[in-house]
Amino acid sequence: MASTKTYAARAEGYANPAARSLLELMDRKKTNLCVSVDVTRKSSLLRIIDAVGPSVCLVKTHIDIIEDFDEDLVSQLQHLSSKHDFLIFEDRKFADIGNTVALQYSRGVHRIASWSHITNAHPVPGPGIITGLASIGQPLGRGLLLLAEMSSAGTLAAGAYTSAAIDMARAHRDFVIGFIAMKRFDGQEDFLILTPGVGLDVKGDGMGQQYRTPREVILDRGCDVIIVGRGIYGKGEGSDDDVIKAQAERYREEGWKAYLERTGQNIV
Ligand code: S5P
Repeated sequence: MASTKTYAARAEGYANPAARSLLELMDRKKTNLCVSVDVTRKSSLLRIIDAVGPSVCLVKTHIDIIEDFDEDLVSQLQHLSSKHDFLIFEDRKFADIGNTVALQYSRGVHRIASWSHITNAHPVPGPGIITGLASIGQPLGRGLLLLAEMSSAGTLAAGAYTSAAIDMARAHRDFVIGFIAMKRFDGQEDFLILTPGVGLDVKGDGMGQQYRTPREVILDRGCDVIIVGRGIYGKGEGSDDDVIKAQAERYREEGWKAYLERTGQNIV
């Protein structure tokens, strides 16, 4: 059962380099926290990432909301990734035919595949979206997550749609490393479950987002990585660094405690 095995033990089961590196670094750094940084200025993005860096296994970006994006931002992002030992996840949510997503992934101003270890896609177009993204990402050792479920109220990603997403992933295990989902699914294969909609202080945002605690997500639902945005960086372009650092550690501790309990490693 993937949910009771340690991250380190599971790393060995993955041929995909991004999945392997992620699990190894989660174990090494004792964190299952991914911080989602949804700010619009390059300086805010880099400041927040530098502040949360010591607490995270993964930093999630929406690079298309940055108003002053440039090549230097990519270099600095890569520098912070080595400095603090975390991977980068561009939350691009690809959703088109294979040929188009291959271009969106590799070209344009952002050239996502060149710097993002992990990205994600909606399964809605069918398996061609995986073939298209794999043609670019696989030679670079990248990994893909499929959005099997969403955290927002009224999502259509449920039931038969979710089952079809799982089947698509099973057929492409070399490149599809897991899911954005709200719970672990039954099955023989080990997939990574990354879960947004995590907050300790509020239940929603008035725009459909729904929050659960790290404990509910990691312990009760068997997910692997908690994705936390505003719960850590605050509003707008972000709170002060010391507040952000403290919040990141608070979520890291909660997530890690729940993981230790789940895997029977809790120290009394
Ligand atoms: O179902 C989803 C999938 C994703 S990737 N629900 C989500 O909220 N997300 C992303 O997670 C969303 O785009 C945002 O970047 C982050 C949640 O941010 P928060 O501020 O609500 O924690």
